[in-house]
Amino acid sequence: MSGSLLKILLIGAPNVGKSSLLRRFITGTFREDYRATIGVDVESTTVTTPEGNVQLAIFDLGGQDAFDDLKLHYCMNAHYIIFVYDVTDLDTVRYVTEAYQIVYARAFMPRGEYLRGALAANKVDMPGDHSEAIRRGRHVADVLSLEFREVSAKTGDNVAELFLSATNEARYYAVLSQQAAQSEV
Ligand SMILES: Nc1nc2c(ncn2[C@@H]2O[C@H](COP(=O)(O)OP(=O)(O)O)[C@@H](O)[C@H]2O)c(=O)[nH]1
Ligand SMILES: [Mg+2]
Repeated sequence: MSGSLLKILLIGAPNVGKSSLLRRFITGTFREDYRATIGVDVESTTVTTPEGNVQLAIFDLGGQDAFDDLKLHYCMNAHYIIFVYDVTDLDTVRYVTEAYQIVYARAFMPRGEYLRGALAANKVDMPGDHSEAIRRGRHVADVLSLEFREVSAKTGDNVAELFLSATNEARYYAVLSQQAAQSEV
């Protein structure tokens, strides 16, 4: 799979920190000022792993609306999805469940494959008690079989781990789909 292009998506309610996580991963920086993502941002980067270099295309599905058909269109052929919520805003957990159901029902997956992804609980650096938000996030992650991670785009906590694990899982999925396609010929 060396030299392959893997497509990873970031999905979550407005303001949860999708763009900030992506910026932290790509550039190692963080900004306090809020700029809404208009439409969809794509960043590409190369990740070096023990198995070789992997090219990533990371789609940040921004916009202020609910999870709509346009965003669904970008989900096609994704190898991995990182759902993001904000531990200081419990409503953002619900967005994840709704978006997951739409993606699962409409954009994925041929041959009964299940949707591979992670749930990132972002902004764990913020003051306050986040135990209820973490409990709910873990529950959603369990139900949807998502890998759960507590992260902070601000401090960088767990951000590299989140994207590197996504890369490994995405590659694994890409290998499986390739094998499935070959065995059909
Ligand atoms: N304290 C803190 N603030 C964050 C974190 N991630 C994002 N933010 C802030 O939350 C706001 C929304 O972030 P943004 O990345 O634009 O969210 P998006 O709409 O999901 O892309 C911005 O003001 C960010 O600076 C974080 O981990 N900790
Ligand atoms: Mg954004």
